[in-house]
Amino acid sequence: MARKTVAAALALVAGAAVAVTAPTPAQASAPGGKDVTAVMFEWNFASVAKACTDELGPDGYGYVQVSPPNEHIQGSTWWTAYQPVSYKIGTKLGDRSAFKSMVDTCHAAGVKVVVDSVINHMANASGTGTAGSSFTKYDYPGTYSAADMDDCTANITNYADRWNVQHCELVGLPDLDTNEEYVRKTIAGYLNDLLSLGVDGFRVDAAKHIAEDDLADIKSRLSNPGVYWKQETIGASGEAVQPSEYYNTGDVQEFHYAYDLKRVFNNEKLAELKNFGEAWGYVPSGKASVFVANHDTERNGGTLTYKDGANYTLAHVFMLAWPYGSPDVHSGYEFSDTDAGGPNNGQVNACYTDGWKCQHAWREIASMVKFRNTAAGTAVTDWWDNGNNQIAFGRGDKAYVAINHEGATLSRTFQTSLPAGSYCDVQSGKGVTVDSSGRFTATLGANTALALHVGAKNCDTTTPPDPAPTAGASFNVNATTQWGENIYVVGNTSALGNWNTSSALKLDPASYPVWKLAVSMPAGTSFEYKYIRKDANGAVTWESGSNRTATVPSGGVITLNDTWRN
Ligand code: AAO
Repeated sequence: MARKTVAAALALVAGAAVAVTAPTPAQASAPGGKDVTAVMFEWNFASVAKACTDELGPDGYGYVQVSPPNEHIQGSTWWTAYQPVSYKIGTKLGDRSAFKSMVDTCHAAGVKVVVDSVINHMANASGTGTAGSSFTKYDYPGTYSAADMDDCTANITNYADRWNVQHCELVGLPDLDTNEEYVRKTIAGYLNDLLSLGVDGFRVDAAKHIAEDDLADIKSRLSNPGVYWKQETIGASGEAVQPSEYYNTGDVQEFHYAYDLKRVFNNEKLAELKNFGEAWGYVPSGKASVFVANHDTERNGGTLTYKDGANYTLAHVFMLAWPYGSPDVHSGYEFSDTDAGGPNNGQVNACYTDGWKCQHAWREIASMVKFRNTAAGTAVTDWWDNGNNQIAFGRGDKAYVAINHEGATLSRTFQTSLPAGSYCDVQSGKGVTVDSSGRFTATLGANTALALHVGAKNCDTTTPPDPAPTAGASFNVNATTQWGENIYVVGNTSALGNWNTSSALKLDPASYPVWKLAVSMPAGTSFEYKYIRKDANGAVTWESGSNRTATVPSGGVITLNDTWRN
């Protein structure tokens, strides 16, 4: 394009030595010890900051990833954030000061900040951006003009053709000419601005549509060239551009990890996971960013989603326990319309309300972050499986996990390499005692896990883990209470007290504000229930609304995720 010709001429005249970008130091995966990222999809910055303080820091997350903070097109869909208008920080998620405040608050909580960075393209639209900038397609005053766009203004049509993939337009999005000095300088300027606000890493959107040399050059211009750099490079056989090209610049997201977890947890046998990782053809572990689901794949069917119940939850338990790659835990919101943006413009008043799923805070998931941190650097030991969907393995002498992905209970004496002593099963919150030969006996309910590590020994060590119901209901209700109050469930079956509040069942506040209780009931039981609150004197308050209803599935336990109705 015009600008490029001038630059070439200048270089010729000046005999300028074109900057030879030495490959930047190989970017290891997120530094070991705290390598789990919570991806707070569509959360506004004030809500992210609160989550860093209340959950992510205390739970041991190393990173939080936020949605694109730069000005983009307006609109209610989530994907407006992937159509940049400028590199000014200002969207419905917050302005520059809200962003900076979030970074500082997360750092104070011990959580580093990764930014979802859209630097391959600009908006396929015209109008006014989220920070008030007027723009038209190919012309973004103050940022880019048509001279900065790439040579191909047609859609990408052929992933087997490198030039097509890296110079044409991804789903019609104006492609930046990242080979051009001005574009490289401008992108680096944006990323350096974020670094100046304290940002610790970048998720590089659509990385495979940017030539690796261009990305390496841009990264070399950063005030911190060793910054955590996670590249979205969907790998597929037969395509011209492969993730392995990007190893010199940083980590790459290994999508096949997530695709295969869906296949194994939905249709195959967990026993197959014994050699999960590079032996399956994945990128080297030290370069791999992994996930169970991301914002695209939970919508396009490529991976498990929050709608997949125990398969989804247990896949996270496995991912966090398994020593491959650096995991992302996607934390999003309920949707039926795959285009719908986050509730309340990203304001999260409380988990499990307004559709916010808060996967990062689910006890089964959050408890595995410290498990992973404690086990960092140790290899898999003591693998056991039943040839089907019951597996268990240790991590050195630091941790041990068992996963029962079958409809029947698993009772067994497990052999570990753990030191003898009392441990807390961080999945159930119950005590487990390991004897001097590293053994313990436990019963795991259908579709549950058990997880021990040397950093968690302080829960009740005298009560053996209750056998979770083989069939019944797992009640989870989000309810805030005053001191001395407790939340109970009561319903129309004998197991639920036959509507007698004095026989109501008290829920467990360990995951407050989510109160939990698993109740055995025969498969096929249809039942009604309601939550009640009891104060210190036993006075009862019923939640409002009509009776809730549910049915115990033939295959096991129904998980009920409810919110108290005032
Ligand atoms: C919106 C509208 C479009 C409109 C556009 C411009 O939806 O209709 O044309 O605006 O006006 C997001 C949304 C898009 C949205 C866009 C902009 O998803 O719908 O477009 O914002 O608002 C490729 C890229 C990959 C990209 C993915 C969506 O390589 O980087 O497409 N993901 C990122 C973000 C994504 C975002 C963008 C990029 C754009 O995560 O949220 O889009 O910033 C194959 C290729 C992949 C290719 C996929 C999908 O993958 O290998 O490279 O991803 O196809 O086209 C199997 C196959 C594998 C296949 C995969 C698909 O695994 O083996 O080959 O399935 O999942």
